[in-house]
Amino acid sequence: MDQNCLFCRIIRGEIPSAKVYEDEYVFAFRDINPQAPVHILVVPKTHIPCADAVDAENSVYVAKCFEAIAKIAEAEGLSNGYRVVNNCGEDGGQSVMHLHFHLIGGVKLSEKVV
Ligand code: DGP
Repeated sequence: MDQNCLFCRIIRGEIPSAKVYEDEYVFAFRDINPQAPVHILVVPKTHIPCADAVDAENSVYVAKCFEAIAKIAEAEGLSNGYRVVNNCGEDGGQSVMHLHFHLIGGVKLSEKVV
């Protein structure tokens, strides 16, 4: 974990968040600036800065994030689908340098990047 990282501080409880899920590997909380009725950030409980930094040592955290996403989506009633987004680096629009997945849904999503 990183002393000054915003999401590490949220995971440690130093900064309050609207937590929706937590296990040994994953912490998930509502985005402060939601882009849809459901907008949850799913983050690994270890400091991986971005997708570029995923490797054989830490990839279990990524797998656990996706296991959590399935559980959270069910709990949030997203049975008709949802979108998972990861922004990586400057060109990808990443603003918080702690790997995270945006779980977005609760409405028919229109804009598609790919
Ligand atoms: P990204 O741009 O992909 O790095 O997404 C960062 C997201 O983090 C952005 O949607 C807003 C959210 N965010 C930033 N600061 C906070 C915070 O203090 N609390 C919560 N809940 N979300 C935050």
